[in-house]
Amino acid sequence: MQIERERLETLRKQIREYDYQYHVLDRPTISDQEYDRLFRELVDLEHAHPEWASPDSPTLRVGGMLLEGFQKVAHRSPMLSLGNVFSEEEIRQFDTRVKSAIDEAQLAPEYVCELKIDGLATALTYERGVMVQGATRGDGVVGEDITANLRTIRSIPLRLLEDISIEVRGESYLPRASFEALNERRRQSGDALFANPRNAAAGSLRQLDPGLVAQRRLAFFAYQVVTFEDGIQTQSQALETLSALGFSVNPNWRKCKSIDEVVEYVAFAQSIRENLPYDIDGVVIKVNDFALQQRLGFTAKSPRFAVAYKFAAEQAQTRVLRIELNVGRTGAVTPTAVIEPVFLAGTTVSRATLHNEDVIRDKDVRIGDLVVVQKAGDIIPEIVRSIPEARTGEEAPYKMPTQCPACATALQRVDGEAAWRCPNPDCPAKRVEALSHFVSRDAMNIDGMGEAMVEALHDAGLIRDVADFYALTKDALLGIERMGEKSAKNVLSAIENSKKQPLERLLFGLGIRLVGERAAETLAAHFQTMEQLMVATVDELVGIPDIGPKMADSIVQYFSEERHREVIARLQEYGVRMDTDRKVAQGGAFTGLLFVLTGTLESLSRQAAQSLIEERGGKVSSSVSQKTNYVVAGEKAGSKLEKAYAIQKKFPNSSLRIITEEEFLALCGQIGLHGPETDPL
Ligand code: 0OW
Repeated sequence: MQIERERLETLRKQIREYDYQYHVLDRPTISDQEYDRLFRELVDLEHAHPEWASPDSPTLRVGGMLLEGFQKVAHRSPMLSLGNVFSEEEIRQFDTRVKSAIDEAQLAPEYVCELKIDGLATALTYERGVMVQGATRGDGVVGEDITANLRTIRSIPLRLLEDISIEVRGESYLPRASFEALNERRRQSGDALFANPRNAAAGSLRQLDPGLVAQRRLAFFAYQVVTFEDGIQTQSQALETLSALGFSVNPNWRKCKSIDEVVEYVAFAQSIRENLPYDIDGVVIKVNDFALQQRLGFTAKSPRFAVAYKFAAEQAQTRVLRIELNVGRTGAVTPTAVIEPVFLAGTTVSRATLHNEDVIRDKDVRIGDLVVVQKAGDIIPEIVRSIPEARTGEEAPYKMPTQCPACATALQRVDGEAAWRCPNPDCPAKRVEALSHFVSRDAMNIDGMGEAMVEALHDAGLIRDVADFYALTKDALLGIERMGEKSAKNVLSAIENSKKQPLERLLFGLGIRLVGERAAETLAAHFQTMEQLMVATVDELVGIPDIGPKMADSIVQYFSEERHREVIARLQEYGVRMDTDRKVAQGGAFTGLLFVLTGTLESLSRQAAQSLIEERGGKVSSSVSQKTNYVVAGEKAGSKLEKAYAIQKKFPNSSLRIITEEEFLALCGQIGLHGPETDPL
């Protein structure tokens, strides 16, 4: 027994070393066959002794238990976004701001420049050298626990070369070669392709099956040490330390003695960009000295000691062939330009959004026009402007139709809204969008069921409402073109799996007007079952934090309609789950406290702030009263802040406190505050 245990530890150590040499140093020292033999011996030993399982075993690289969902993780310090600069002039302005924060006597500040990897920011926590948690950035304050998925990324060490406890941040990304291979496989199986490596990486890390993630061959570059160990005083030392600990650090970083050298580096990065084996979208410029970083501090949204220089959004010229209208599930009609296919930022695009009728008029886009299209980041391409000087006089100004293209019902435009809407509740286009929403990732997440398949199933008369998904048979699916045996089986098991989704996802999937993802979570946590929610009254609903009167009416209205109750009854018969594990957060630092959020919060969304409050047992109300304990005042706070001042004046010893966003974050234990004068409590 002891011999076996020692053999197992030896194998783990050896295979971790081989992983490091192969995936971090890119210098394999044994043959694949030899590696596979050792790996198989370790797998067999672990199967024989499950009691010897350990989080740092390389066998976790190939996947583990299927996940039900992702737990939330509050970051120990916010993963802030980066301010962007787009020109040399703006880079120099950044340098000027940095210099104004240090007394002139000091030398010019040193910078470190790093390639800006176009992936997903990731936080890794190690305890005594062992990786114990990995999380997404989320909204910067609260992310998702994707530890099992990150363990399959071979360039992320499961055990450090030193047994220290540390938090490290970096970018998870999909190398271009892995991206091409993945899209080729998806082409073969008839699945929708990923638009770019970043989307593919995001889609991969959201998989509930780590085994699938392992097949995607993701990679990771470390770029930040969060818990400052004594010895680390600069970013360059941090990168060297990360390498020494066993992380893969992008080799193209450079210490720059002046902003001129930074400008040179940016030109260098631009020159190597297209030959790199991974996507970058710019350069991250950081003040090298940590003491100076601390002095510069943060705006509420991003660090003052770093900026991202973004390469220019790629643009291209092409011609507008026609303009089509897309009818969304809420009936909103959005015009889309069908353009002559053009290669833009890595993909061929044949459609570009025109947003709404006003935009078409403002940009004077005509059918047949030569136009400039741009893909800034990974949003769908948009038309920047038309090129009037290229006109021949044949171009036809676009006239927005007055009828719905799908059902010919007269379109209506709500006062003050830019969008035209189709009012017909039975509009086939709305139905298809509603069905697509139901299966989408953030709703019931039926993997492999994309818009195209939903449309085909709908047009074949196989589905009319969301309950029909659960009546689909393999024969019915095989009747859909390009549907092979394998993908039909996969789709059916994905549909079957979706029955386990919790109530909040079902509610969101039903598409009840005004009920978004967050509200669905709030409703599910409060009512616990669909049955309870269906009989809720408006008064009951408005008493729940963040459920306003309009949403309450919409919910009661929805469940009062027989056709909706009938669909829900059928969903229940098919065994779709009608309850949730979510609980209204009990206990915690804010139990019994009432918060009001007002103004624009910079470093986190309203929802994120609300989550932080509710997870600590607090409640958020939308109006200030004597019962309010805290008013969190963001930028440009308005009447609620005035009301708070008035209450404080009228009732001097009221418990109402007005706090800034930074004080709120400190209250949540999110960030230390700079200097004694802003002690929040
Ligand atoms: N994408 C990157 C990258 C990088 C952060 C942490 C301290 C200052 C900003 O390659 N090389 N370095 C940083 O440093 N951030 C990066 O990406 C950020 C993460 C979140 C938003 C940006 O993508």
